[in-house]
Amino acid sequence: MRYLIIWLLVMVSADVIGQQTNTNLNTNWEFRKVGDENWMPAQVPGCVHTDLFKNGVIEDPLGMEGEEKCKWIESENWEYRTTFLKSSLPQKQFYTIKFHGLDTYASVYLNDELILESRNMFRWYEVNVSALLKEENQLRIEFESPVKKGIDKRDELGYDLPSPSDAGDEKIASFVRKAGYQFGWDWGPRLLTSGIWKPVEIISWDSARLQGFHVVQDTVTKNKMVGKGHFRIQSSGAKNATLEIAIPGQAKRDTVVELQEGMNELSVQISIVNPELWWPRGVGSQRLYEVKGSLIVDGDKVAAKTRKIGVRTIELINEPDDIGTSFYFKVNGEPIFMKGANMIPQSVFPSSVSKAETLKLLVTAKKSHMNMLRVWGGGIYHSDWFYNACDSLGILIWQDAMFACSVYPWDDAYMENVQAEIKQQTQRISDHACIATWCGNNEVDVAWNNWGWQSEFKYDQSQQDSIWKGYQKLFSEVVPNAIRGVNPSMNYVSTSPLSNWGKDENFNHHNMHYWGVWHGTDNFDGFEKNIPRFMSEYGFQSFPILHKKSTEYAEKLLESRQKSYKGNKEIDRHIEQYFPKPKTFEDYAYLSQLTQRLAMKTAIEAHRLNGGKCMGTLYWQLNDVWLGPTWSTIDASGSWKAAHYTVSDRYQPTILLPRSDGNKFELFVSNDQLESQELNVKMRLIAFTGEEVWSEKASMTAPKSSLSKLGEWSLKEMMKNLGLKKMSVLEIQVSKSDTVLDKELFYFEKPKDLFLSNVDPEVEVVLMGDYLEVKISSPVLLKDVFLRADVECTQSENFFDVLPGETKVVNLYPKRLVVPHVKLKSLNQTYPKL
Ligand code: BMA
Repeated sequence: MRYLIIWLLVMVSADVIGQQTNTNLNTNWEFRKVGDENWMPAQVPGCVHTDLFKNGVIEDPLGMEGEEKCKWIESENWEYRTTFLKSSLPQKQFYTIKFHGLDTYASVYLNDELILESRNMFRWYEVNVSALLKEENQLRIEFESPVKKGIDKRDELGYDLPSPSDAGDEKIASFVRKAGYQFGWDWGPRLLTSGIWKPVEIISWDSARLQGFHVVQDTVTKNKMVGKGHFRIQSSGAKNATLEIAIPGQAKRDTVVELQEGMNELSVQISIVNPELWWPRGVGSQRLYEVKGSLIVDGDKVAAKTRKIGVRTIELINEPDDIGTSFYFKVNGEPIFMKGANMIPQSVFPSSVSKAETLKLLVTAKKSHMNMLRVWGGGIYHSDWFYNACDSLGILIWQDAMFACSVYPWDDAYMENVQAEIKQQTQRISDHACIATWCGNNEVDVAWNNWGWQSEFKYDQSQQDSIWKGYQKLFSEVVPNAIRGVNPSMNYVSTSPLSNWGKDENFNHHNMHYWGVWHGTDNFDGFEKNIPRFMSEYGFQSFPILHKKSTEYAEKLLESRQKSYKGNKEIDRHIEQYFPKPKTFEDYAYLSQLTQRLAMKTAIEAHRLNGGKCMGTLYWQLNDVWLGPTWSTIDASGSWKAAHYTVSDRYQPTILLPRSDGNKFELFVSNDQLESQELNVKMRLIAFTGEEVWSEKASMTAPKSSLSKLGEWSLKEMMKNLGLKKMSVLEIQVSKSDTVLDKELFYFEKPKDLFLSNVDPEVEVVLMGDYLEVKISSPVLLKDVFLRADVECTQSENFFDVLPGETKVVNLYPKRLVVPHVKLKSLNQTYPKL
């Protein structure tokens, strides 16, 4: 026993000697406004707004008028401090503090000595503090107002740079390397915060430490993936070390290297024999391999880092073809049609987004059959857990660098700052299987060339030249070189869109943001007439689900939150085209959602009907930062708007695409899968009173990745043969063996011309243990039924139609064990009561 204890002690101390240890410094923080006397408790990671709210200094920034009441915060300077004992850290030779994210102009003092001045929210910073540590240490960080610093930078240049979304009095957003949307955007508030938005840690180490490790795949064949493991190692002096690569199921590989004093960037070969490929969801599984890179010095394993990689190739095919210029993604050699959305940050205060909240949204995206999300350039680079989840869920990421709708500075210091940011972010995220491409910016190119900034800002020729030269340097040199310096085969496009929606010919080239609907004056058929090669943005606004708050409160709140320069004009104009005039705010909010749904359905169906020419559809926007009228399909409370049910339906792998131009009816089937499908189709024409008027059955083969036309019918002939004055509703179902793949109800008229009867449906609510069954039936067709419970619930379906004679069963799963009161609304109720 004595021997055993001695042996154990030796083991422990041997382990501790060389090892690098990370200790978090996220506790005991306090903060105050610079100049104030009292310190208040603070949370790290966090930010000034959430800390002020927790301390009762301000009301909820997202409450009524919160944005206005919080405005003063952005002009103040703030300071944070904490203390720690050296004896609480492992006894080592060296200590390095790592700040994972400081927002944004931070001066960091350790024991009153300035150790760091940071100026970029998107970078991490490290400082070797070994010589400064005492037994009792104080770490203090001063944050200067981003507005004041932005003004200083602007004054240095001597003129304004456009930042149209900046809702401040001085438009300085583009001078500050900080998330663009926090300055204000057309779907969210201006809440310009400061603070320690990511963790702080201290790394204790002896002779060498592993700062980072990532993987690059060079070649992938059926038999082998060959790539490199890149190590970043800081060493206290020249010495030999061993770099070990371990991948379960593969032979271990050790490489002896010579370290120099300082930072060493070293690569070793890695390979995976007979790899199982990673695929995006819907077309294959998501096999991930753990690659562990270890640093061994003097026989001690100093540190190890693990990366999970998926073996796959992703090519972006953007080249001249018969139509114009293609734009599509090939994964493992297979062209894949991309279905997804643009994602904005999940909160105005990104430090407060939990892993669970991110996972919830991504799982929803997966369940909605999305295989790609675009991380939009006016937001943030997401946390590691976001990219990990996308790898496992099979969701590809289009990653914008954080630049949107502005012109950016071009001085050397700015370029260096961006270069460091992009290098760090590429090292952090680019070996994730999910990363399909990087993109330099959102809409900067189209803005500069089409939005009239030259005359609006009265730029002279030399200023215009400087701006455009700066643009080209940033997005054709600095950003792509930083990305490809880390990952040489990474896909990159300089901007999105590469083609602007102004001219018809432009739809034959590259990718497109089509905003003729909403920002232009096009009607929804604009989506059918304007088919791009790849649609990376389009959308339509709606109001959120009205939950518990009173309707008057909701109306006042939501009306004050319309941030689009168009106001509600487009919502009104399109509601009018399709629906009866809303009489109450509640009806208006509901109809805005049905209208948005129609926009999304029209667009997605048009894109899938033109699959081949068009190879992707990413609508604007998946999520929200607050409850307000926006383009989102999931509102800030996480509720699905009507549009989201339809997006989720229209993104299914095999769908029916019924069309009618008033004279004929055509039926298409789109099959996104990489295998052909043997399908059975059933059609029934049903009168609004319930009787079946006509039916037909057919079988077909839908080849892999195809659009097939099943048939065409003349409406005139059909009505003549059946003795009908009007076509009613067609129920169409496609199945494979016994599984129904898609079921559609097709109407031949606009909803407002259906003249639905305003009758009360029969609703029965049955408690089934921990969930409720809601049974709905009606003697006449019920359209667009919206169920709303008075407690938070998830539900199996919403915004559905009930055919006469049918009983619709919807399950409600309340968050708390109570029996909720269920309210029902339908389009029928917006018609006059008979
Ligand atoms: C797109 C986006 C955002 C904006 C949206 C709606 O072009 O890039 O800038 O929120 O339009 O206007």
